[in-house]
Amino acid sequence: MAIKIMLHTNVLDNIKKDGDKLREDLKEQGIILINVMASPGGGKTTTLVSLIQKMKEKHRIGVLEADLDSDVDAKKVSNLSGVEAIQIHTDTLCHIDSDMTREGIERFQDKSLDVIFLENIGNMVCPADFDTGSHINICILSIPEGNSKVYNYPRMYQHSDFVLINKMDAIDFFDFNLKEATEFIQRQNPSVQVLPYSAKTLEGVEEIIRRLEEKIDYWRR
Ligand SMILES: Nc1nc2c(ncn2[C@@H]2O[C@H](COP(=O)(O)OP(=O)(O)OP(=O)(O)O)[C@@H](O)[C@H]2O)c(=O)[nH]1
Ligand SMILES: [Mg+2]
Ligand SMILES: [Zn+2]
Repeated sequence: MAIKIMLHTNVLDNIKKDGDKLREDLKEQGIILINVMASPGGGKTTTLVSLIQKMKEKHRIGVLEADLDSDVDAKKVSNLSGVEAIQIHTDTLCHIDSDMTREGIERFQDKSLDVIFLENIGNMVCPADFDTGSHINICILSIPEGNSKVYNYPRMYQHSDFVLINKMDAIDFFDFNLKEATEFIQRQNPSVQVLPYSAKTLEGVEEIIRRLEEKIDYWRR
């Protein structure tokens, strides 16, 4: 089921950067929040569907779908993965902050969720600087975007626990030097995990889930 909410407040005036408070509150409620960032079309929605289909046996999952104006992704995720999805309608705003995340989370009908994925706005710039209250940050970079893209968004890699290199099924058709990209990202952030995969063929998805569950367990301690 997809539920749409509208944020009527002027979010630009309400940005409080209270991510730490939300992180703490969610941890107390037993909820781990996972923020997923990428360029438009990088594969956020497709990745969420493939992860959730495999993870939902073990976790009670919900999805927040941030979208400028449409609910297509919220509907797609809930239809394909079978979990509850809440749309956060951002209108002109190109990122999500923790006030918006908190408001979205309050709308879930299922109050027993233990993992919530947030699909952030398709944007590699300001989502890196706006704390959503998430415990785990994922950045997706896709093969067709090209190898040189890694040099444009260093802050995104600095703020991520995982950089997922998506659309590996298409690597033969694009100039993407995986070794060079991985080394550059790891220089920006030595503790980041860089994992290649394909959300379409599902190659590499099990390994992502294994590493993600290690991080979820870490936050639950
Ligand atoms: N070949 C291939 N295509 C993929 C893969 N993952 C996603 N796609 C395609 O890439 C396009 C964009 O994927 P989405 O999952 O909608 O990307 P998104 O990041 O959610 O896009 P926005 O929400 O619009 O920013 C779709 O046509 C997907 O089918 C992949 O691993 N391989
Ligand atoms: Mg999407
Ligand atoms: Zn923004």
